[in-house]
Amino acid sequence: MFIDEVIISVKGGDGGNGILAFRREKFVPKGGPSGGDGGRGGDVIMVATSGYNTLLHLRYNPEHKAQRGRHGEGSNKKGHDGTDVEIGVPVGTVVTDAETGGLIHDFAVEGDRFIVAKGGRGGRGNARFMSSTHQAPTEHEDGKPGQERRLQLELKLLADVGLVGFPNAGKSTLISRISAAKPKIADYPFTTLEPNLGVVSPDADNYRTFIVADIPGLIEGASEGHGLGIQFLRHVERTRLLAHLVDVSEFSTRKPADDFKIVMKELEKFSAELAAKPMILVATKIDAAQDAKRIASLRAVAKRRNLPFFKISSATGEGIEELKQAMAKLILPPVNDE
Ligand SMILES: Nc1nc2c(ncn2[C@@H]2O[C@H](COP(=O)(O)OP(=O)(O)OP(=O)(O)O)[C@@H](O)[C@H]2O)c(=O)[nH]1
Ligand SMILES: [Mg+2]
Repeated sequence: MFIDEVIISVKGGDGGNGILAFRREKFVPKGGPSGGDGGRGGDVIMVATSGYNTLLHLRYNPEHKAQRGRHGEGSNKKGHDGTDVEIGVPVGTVVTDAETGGLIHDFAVEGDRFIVAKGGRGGRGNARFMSSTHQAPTEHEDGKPGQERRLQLELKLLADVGLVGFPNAGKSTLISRISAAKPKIADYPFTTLEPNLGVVSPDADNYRTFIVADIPGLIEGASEGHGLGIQFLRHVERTRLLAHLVDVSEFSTRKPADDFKIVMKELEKFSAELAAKPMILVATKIDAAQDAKRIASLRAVAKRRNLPFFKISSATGEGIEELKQAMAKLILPPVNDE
């Protein structure tokens, strides 16, 4: 299962207390005030790192506290500051306040650091309250508590290509064919409940790769909450290419051009930007398409919309290699063969 959402709680360390003390020196009857300040509490810091691809490590470890500051000591000794705590998150993680929903930080680049819970300030010791008219102060402060909050972390899958289409269009079968992903495949709609990611190597040397995301199918009314697919569309928001799969076989009783239109409408309702992404149109299950008109009708849609058109069969393998190469060509830098 690909986990992409998690709630954690974080707490900065409390500040140490400032203390009350007076110097006691052998031959000085009345020593001055000497209570030291408390140290500041540690911060909880989040860092984007390529060492993680998911938020799974946080699901099992949802509480993070930084160390508290030590209390001040006599002889004007300041307490030690608390140690910071670092939480590694994958690049692409978006952090919001779980209570208010407000955006806290979007970790867009590797190495990005952000304090998600500040440590509390240390309290001042009584030595700090001395003045010419106030020679023996007894005031001293407690440290401030560290910031405490619940965070919602959300990771958008950083896939290059997103597969979209009706339920049962053959999306999962395709990803299992072009990558090592082993998603569940079945001849009923809504087989896919969670997005699947697959790494595709278009070349024999496996040097260049790209990531394809398979999401649950979309149906009419998806943008109003029907079906499952819409909540996963945000996973393909950051892809560079959409492959729109349409079943042209006789297994489907709908018209291919209608399927295309319905899915496009839902994409547009979800986000105009998403619908305007580069797209290739893919006719699937051609091994089971006796009626050539079904393929032709979809090809006509592609022509009208000026979309690259492919026809494939994940069953026989026909057209798969061409499709893979076309995806690579559209999203990867060209191979430099000297
Ligand atoms: N004959 C034939 N059947 C196919 C082909 N590709 C997929 N199928 C079948 O179509 C059915 C649906 O395939 P899936 O890959 O699960 O479809 P999906 O688009 O992922 O469906 P959802 O996850 O429900 O959205 C399965 O029974 C597959 O075996 C193909 O190229 N030819
Ligand atoms: Mg599927």
